[in-house]
Amino acid sequence: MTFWEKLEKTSRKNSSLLCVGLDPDLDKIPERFKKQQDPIFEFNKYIINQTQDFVCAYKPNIAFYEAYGIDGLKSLKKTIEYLRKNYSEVPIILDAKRGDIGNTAGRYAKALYGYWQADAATIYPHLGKDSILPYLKYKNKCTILLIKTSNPDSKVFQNLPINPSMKPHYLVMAEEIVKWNYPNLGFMVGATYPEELKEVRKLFPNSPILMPGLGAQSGQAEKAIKAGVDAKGMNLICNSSRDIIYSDNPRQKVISTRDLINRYRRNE
Ligand code: OMP
Repeated sequence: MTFWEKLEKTSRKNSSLLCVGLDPDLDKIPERFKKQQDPIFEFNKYIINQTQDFVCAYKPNIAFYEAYGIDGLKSLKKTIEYLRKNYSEVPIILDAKRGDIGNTAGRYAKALYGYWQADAATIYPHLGKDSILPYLKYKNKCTILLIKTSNPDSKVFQNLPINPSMKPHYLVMAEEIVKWNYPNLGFMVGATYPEELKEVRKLFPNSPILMPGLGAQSGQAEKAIKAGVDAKGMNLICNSSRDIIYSDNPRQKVISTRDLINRYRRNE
């Protein structure tokens, strides 16, 4: 199945646009997992089992595994294999935030889509067209380009007006990407910037948009969801990590977050 088929199927089945971020931190996970042989994997397994029937995707961020060296990467591999074996139709977005010259990008693409078996991955487009092409050879996979990040300081460079139009940098970049007319792309805009998200949705009316920033980063849910969904109220992947995985009751939290998103996505 392609990324798009998985996303649509899971999204409809679970009536959900909510993606749970699998970003485990040993300082934050409950004590009972720390006694086990692979605490990160056991914690992820618990979160997955508590949430799998209310999500549209999972997004492990590789930094949270690399931080523990080889052992952390082994926990990530086990987590991906667990998802593949038990919930094979739920898409896995590997948040790796790569970006390098074409020759090196080819190696990153092989790692992300080959070794790690991700359905989608996050990539910075700032190096230009030739740095993106190697990812597009993997036709079943969605390469998600980071257009406008969620952090407060993202405006410093990403909203800088660019000559001659004096439009903000992120928008000039997005308009250039429209001209590439590449298939298999998705886009990322933070929930903390609904106005920017509206602009990006206009440029890419039918593409998946990953929208992190709900929950712990206090993204503006109503405005962001209304700005980000496509004409059918689909194709928006709303990520929340800490707010769900460290909640006292992740199942209850995933249900209430999914329901909140659904309230706003349907233009009621
Ligand atoms: P929480 O803030 O805990 O919900 O986590 C957000 C997740 O989304 C982390 O894995 C971030 O690295 C990621 N993210 C952002 O928060 N902001 C961005 O602009 C881009 C991403 C991302 O690409 O997913």
